[in-house]
Amino acid sequence: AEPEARIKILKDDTIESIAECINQGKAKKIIVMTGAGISTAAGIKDFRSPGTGLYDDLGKYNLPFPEAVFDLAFFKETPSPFYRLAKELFPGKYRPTLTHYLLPLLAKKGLLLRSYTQNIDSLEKMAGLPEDLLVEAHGSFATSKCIQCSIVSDSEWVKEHIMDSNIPYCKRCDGLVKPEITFFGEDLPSRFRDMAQIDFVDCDLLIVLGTSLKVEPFNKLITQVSPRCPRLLINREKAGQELHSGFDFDDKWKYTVQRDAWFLGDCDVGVKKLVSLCGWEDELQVMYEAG
Ligand code: CNA
Repeated sequence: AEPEARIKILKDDTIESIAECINQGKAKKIIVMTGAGISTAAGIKDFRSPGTGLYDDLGKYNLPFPEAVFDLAFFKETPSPFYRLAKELFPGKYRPTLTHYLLPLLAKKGLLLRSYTQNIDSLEKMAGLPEDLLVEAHGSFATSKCIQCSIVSDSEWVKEHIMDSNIPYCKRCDGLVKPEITFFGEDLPSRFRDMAQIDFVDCDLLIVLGTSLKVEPFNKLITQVSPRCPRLLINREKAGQELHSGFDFDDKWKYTVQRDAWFLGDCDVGVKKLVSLCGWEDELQVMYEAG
């Protein structure tokens, strides 16, 4: 049978096409999904970049396998690697990157529906993104709970312990007090499930920044937008192509819908390109420098 005519949502697979979409007023409910790659320029290591990622660097932590640092069973037996890593990642040491300021910029323009992050570094908030526009899908250091009795601990007290390289034990039951960062096998925060269900059907442009899209269920979100919603990936490498309705780098759907665009390179470079095509480059730079 003859293939159906192709439905072209985008002119082509470039950032220019995405900018055109924004400039024509077709993207007013933008969702931005982010990962560790937006924070590497701030000096925070990502997980999987070969040679520079935390997973290659964890030798000094004596782990049986890299992911063990976020494994609840391992943590209960051997908590110190996680607290060492927590000390390294604890918010306060690092500044947001240019890419982080894209979020409050889109918010200011009234174009940001929500930003979903896998990061635990709180740099989105530090860049001035209003909290109601942010979903921290893997939690944050803002709150901590005892893993045994679930009582909430004072976050300043927890921070002091972590920064002094001491393990915080629950004052009530002596259990380990853990910042509410989502470990493997743990449920994501309820805010993630509640918001994603509503937001993704509404989204009219999806921008994915600095993530390998390897972690479930976060990676699946890229498939939750409507089949005609344009999607842009800015990342050093291709990602998310193996997901069902993932990014269409190979033009598999040649005869159906064309709606994916990508920029393979640094987030800050791609974001700069996008905002300059929208005429916002100076505004972003001012926000970045003032931050
Ligand atoms: P990942 O699996 O390490 O992937 C990072 C991706 O970003 C890779 O594809 C890299 O090629 C790419 N990348 C790295 N630097 C840049 C850059 N400057 N510009 C463009 N692309 C770049 O990390 P994910 O976020 O995909 O994995 C999810 C984990 C990582 C989450 O659970 C996070 O909690 C966790 N994590 C967070 C932080 C943080 O909060 N900053 C740091 C390290 C890990």
